[in-house]
Amino acid sequence: MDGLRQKVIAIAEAAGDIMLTEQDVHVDTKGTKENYVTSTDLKIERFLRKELTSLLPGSAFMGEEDGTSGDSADPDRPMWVVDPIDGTANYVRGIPMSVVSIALVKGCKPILGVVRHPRLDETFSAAEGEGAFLNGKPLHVSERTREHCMVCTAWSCYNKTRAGLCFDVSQTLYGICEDIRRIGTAAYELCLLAKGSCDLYFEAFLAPWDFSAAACILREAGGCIITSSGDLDCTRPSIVLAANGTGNLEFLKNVVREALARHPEAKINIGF
Ligand code: LIP
Repeated sequence: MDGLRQKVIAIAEAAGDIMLTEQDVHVDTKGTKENYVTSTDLKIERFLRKELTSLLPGSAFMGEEDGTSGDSADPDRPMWVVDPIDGTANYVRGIPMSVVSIALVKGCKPILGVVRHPRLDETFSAAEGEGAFLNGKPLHVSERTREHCMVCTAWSCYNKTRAGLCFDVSQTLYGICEDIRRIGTAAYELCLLAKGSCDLYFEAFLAPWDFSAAACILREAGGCIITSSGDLDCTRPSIVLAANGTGNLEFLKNVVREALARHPEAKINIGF
């Protein structure tokens, strides 16, 4: 897989160059006023669809903007799961925190992941069983205990009926852990867990393209990540919990379970 990982890194870096250099960007919204899509998102996704499906003939492709192509229903068929710009709201506002996220998923699990931050010239990558890297250097999660954790999270800006749950979880964690960061790109925040900079992650609802690549990177860096079933499914939207280890994941699961019991309006079912 190392050969494939290097080729995907090159494609991700080319996609990042488009993000950096695109001019006359057209901005639109989809669904809610907070959920942006730009002409750059569309251009990058079409570039990635062409390059990645050519790299792996017969692979399926799931993208945030143009949907799914190929036989995505076959769990044994490799599927690219792509977010052309994760952190689009940041991109639209000129906040330098947006990344390209590319995952290869097979049997609902990520077997390869690349996250490219072009403004910081950072490329996070991993392949199943082969470790996680930042610009070629090995990554490993932190060993911080819960009282010293830095938490990355969000407050469900695309569906604010879940905000009460999110603020409840944040308030509980804020009282126990060191602090909270809301960066606005799930893929990059999960990579910060893999890097050992941050230690816990919670989001009430993410699409597969937001988290699948970083899930591979985080698991290969020794971290853990689950979706609503309590396992990891990279084929459907879900609540996402992640931690620098199993002990802190169990702590986070308990916090989320108790908050969900207080917020039935969030309408989130879990299996953990
Ligand atoms: C974003 C995520 C972010 C989340 C936003 C949005 P997008 O992805 O990365 O963490 O809080 O609601 O889903 O829409 O910028 O690709």
